[in-house]
Amino acid sequence: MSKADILMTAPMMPIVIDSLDKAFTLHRLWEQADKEAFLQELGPRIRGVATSTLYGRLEATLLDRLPNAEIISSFGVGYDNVDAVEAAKRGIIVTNTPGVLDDEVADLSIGLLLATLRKIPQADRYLREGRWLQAPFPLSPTLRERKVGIVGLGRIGKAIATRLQGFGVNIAYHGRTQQNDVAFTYHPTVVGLAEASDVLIVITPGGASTQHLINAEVLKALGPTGVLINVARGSVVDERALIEALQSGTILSAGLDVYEDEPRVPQELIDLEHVVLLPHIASGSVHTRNAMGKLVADNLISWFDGKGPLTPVVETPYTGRAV
Ligand code: NAP
Ligand code: 8YV
Repeated sequence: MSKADILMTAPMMPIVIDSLDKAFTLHRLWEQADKEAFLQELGPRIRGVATSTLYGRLEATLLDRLPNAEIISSFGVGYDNVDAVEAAKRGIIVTNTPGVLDDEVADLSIGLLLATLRKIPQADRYLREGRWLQAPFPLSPTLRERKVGIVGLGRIGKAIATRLQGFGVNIAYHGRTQQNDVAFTYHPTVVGLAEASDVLIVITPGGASTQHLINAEVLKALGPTGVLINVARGSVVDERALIEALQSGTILSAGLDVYEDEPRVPQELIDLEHVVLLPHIASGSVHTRNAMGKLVADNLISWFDGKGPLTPVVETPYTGRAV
C-alpha cells in the first residue's frame, strides 16, 4: 500500500521529521522554491499536515490548496495557530499535544513567580556587575502570605495549584465554569479574582474568547502590591495596559513568558528593571519538547493506521470515522 502524503509547513524537531519520514511520504513546504507550483501539483495528494504554534497561523487559504486533507497535527497544547472551526467545517480533524507538558510548564510557572517576587535575575545581574562588593542586594517582595489567583484552572492550572499548595499560600481561580471537584474558591469574574488576589497566574488558551481578558480594569483590581504572571498567550493580556500599569505603579510587577507579537517584545517592557521576561520557554526542555514532538507524529500514525486521532481538539471530535 502506498504511503500517505504529509505536508510539513516549517521545520520541526528531528523526532517529528524522522518519524514522519519513516511512516509517510513527507513533503517539506519550506524547502520548495516555488510553493505555489508545489501546492498546485501536489496539494490534492496531501492527506495530513504537521504544523506548530511556533510558525504562525495555518491560514484557510492553505487549506483551500489541500482539498483532500484529513488531519492537521499541531505541535503545542494551545492551537490558536489553527482555525479549528474552519477545519471542522471541512471535515478535517485537528490534534494538539495536551498533557505531556503539564508538569514542565507548571514547574516553569512557579520558577517565574519566584524569580519575579524575589528578583532572582536582578540579583544575578547585581553580583555579576560587582555591585555586591559595594552593598548587599536590596530586600525583595515575598510569596509569603500572598493570595494566588489562577486564571484558567485546566490541566496546567491544576498542576500549578498542586505545586502552590506546597508553598502554603491561599489559592483561588477563575474560569467560565465552576468546578465542583476542586477545593479552591471560585470567582465568576476575573475582576473579582483579581480583587481577591495578590498574584494572578494566567494559563488559559489564547484566541478570541480570551483576547485581552486581562485588561486595565483587572490590573487596577489586582492593585499596587499585585504581581501578574502570564504563561498563557500574549493575546490574553492587553500589553499596552500592562505597560501602563507597570510604569505607573498600578501593579507591582510582572513575570512574562508570552507576548502579543512574538518574538518582538516592546522596548517599554525591556526597559522595566522590575519585570522578568522569558522568551516563551515554559515547555522548552529537551525532554518535554521531545514528548510533544512524539505526540505530533503519533497522532498522524494512529490516524493513518485507521485507529483514529489520539488527541483531537474539542472543535473536531472523533466520531469513529477513520481512514
Ligand atoms: P486546558 O486544560 O484546556 O485548560 C484551559 C483552562 O482555561 C480551563 O480551565 C478553562 O476553563 C479556562 N478557560 C478557557 N477559556 C476561558 C475563558 N474565555 N475565560 C476564562 N477561562 C477560560 O488547557 P491547558 O492544557 O491547561 O493549557 C492552557 C493553555 O496554556 C494553552 O492553551 C496554551 O495557550 C498555554 N500554554 C502556554 C505554554 C507556554 O509555553 N507558555 C505552554 C503550554 C500551554 P473553562 O472552560 O471553565 O473556562
Ligand atoms: C510551546 C506552547 O512553546 O504548548 C503550547 O501551547 O505554547 C508551548 O508548549 C509551543 O507550542 C512551541 O511551539
